[in-house]
Amino acid sequence: MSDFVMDFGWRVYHPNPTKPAFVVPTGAVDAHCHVFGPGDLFPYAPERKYTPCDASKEKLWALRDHLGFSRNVIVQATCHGADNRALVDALEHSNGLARGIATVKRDVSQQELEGLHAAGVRGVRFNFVKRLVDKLPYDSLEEIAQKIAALGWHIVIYFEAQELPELYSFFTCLPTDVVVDHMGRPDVSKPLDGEEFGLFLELLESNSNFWCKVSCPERLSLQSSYSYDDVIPFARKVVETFPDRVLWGTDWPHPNLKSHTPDDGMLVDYIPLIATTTELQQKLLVSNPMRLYWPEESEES
Ligand code: 0GY
Repeated sequence: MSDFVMDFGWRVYHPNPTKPAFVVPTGAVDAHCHVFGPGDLFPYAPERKYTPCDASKEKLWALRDHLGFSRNVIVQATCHGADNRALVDALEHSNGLARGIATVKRDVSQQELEGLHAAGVRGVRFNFVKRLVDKLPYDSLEEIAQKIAALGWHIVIYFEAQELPELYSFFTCLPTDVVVDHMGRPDVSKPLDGEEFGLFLELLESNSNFWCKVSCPERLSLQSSYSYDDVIPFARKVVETFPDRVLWGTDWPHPNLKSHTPDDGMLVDYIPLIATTTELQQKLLVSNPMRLYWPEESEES
């Protein structure tokens, strides 16, 4: 039994997601998901802002198979801080079918980075969402960026749309490929062609090293239904404008989502609504993530 008690109001992931009607292309990658704990083996970080439910690697593999996916990119979540042991354990038990995005501190050694690389880590995450982390000084992040650039890794950034004007110049100076989580969390009640989303599109347009995860309609939607209709135009715009730099992920087990429990099968059925041709689906789910995370196996590199 773990000593860690999940936060009040936290929802456990869907116990029995539907089988999606949409059949994903062969070799599809779920490019944004997490493993949590189990807390008795891999304790949650003392500085965490929430305590999740345990979400094991075995459950993640089972979901992958149920949804018809082949591979995962596991992203270190803030509840584990910069302790990447649960992530590394999952990668080492994935038979090479998972890659990882870690969180590291500025004093991380070259030896530690090489160990993470050997396990399958290919990037670090910088999180700017205020409810999730205490602010880190830019010079600390810049130091990490320089260290990981040498390994050919990239940086995943997570921020909310209203913060983009302040963060913009820091982001565009980053020396690696940069992957934006969840479309930079747009306020989808604002117009698609308005100033806020316009700045995000400009970030992608002017910086060819920037990629975008068109994930998390369940987080961004302001509707009470499971259809997430209000997010579709935003994701579709990004997929159609930048077809070679988009990724998709389930975000299982959906941390901090209190409004409802997403059905991962229904999330997969959302994909053809935002990537409407087989060519766009192939890029989103296979060619793009393979180029970024498994370049040695990618047909395009
Ligand atoms: C996500 C989103 C969230 C949490 C984290 O690292 C995290 O704790 O990313 C969130 O609360 O919006 O991508 O899982």
